[in-house]
Amino acid sequence: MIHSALINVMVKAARRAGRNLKRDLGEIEHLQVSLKGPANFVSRADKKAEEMLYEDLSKARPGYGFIGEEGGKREGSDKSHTWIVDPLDGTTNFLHGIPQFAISIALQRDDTVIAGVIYNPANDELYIAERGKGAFLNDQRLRVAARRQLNESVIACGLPHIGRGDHQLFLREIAALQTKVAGLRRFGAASLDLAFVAAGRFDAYWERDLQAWDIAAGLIMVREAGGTISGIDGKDDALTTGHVICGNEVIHRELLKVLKAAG
Ligand code: 2AM
Ligand code: CA
Ligand code: CA
Ligand code: CA
Repeated sequence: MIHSALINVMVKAARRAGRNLKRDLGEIEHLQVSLKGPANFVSRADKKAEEMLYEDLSKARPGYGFIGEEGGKREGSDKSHTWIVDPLDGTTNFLHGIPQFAISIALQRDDTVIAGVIYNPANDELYIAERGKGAFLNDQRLRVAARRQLNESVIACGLPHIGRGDHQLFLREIAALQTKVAGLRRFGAASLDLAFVAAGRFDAYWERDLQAWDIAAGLIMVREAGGTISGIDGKDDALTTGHVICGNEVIHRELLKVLKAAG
């Protein structure tokens, strides 16, 4: 499968940083783990991966801006293009040796995400999407699941983190959903939850209080796989609000209805 030069740049960067992550998986004693807040871990692996990604991406596209979880925002001379990068999404899984984590790279032009790459080095699953060109998992074209009933659907979610978000609201939502769906899952890496929706593995996914680097690459993945993704208000504001819900058009609508009623 032949991808654009842009996608090749993103894939190469993801694979290089991914090799390091794979080597370091679960090696907490060597990784200088520290806390950014309650239950909010960061390690040398996160920081090293971000530096490698910054190096590769800014070398290939000099002048583009760069926003990364660990290094913040670095302005470029080209004000219309910005990389949005999570060097290690699913740090908690990673530090526990759980192979559900990923590198997430998106390119935004003005306010639109035009390309996304999500790479899990633990199982070598590589997700690619480019605006208007579809979404792929290891060269296989992706399509969101076609199920139209919540009671046939497996729905992924994120839990509110300690010290943030509305825990009572989450409990009401789960209480409302548990008798209506085929399964609920909480895997803990937002970029992969979105990629799994794109791949038709999850029928839908919702989570609140995320950051742009958790969502940006997954957003284009879901859209290019034919899915619907929005903020939890139903508007096209997931990237700016950090609240996200997605699925095929029907399940997206049905899930949104249940969440609204629970709120
Ligand atoms: P991270 O591993 O890059 O931090 C899981 O629900 C998602 O939330 C993950 O994508 C994870 O990304 C992020 N996350 C984990 N702990 C968090 C915290 N304490 N605050 C905000 N986001 C967090
Ligand atoms: Ca983090
Ligand atoms: Ca993240
Ligand atoms: Ca991260």
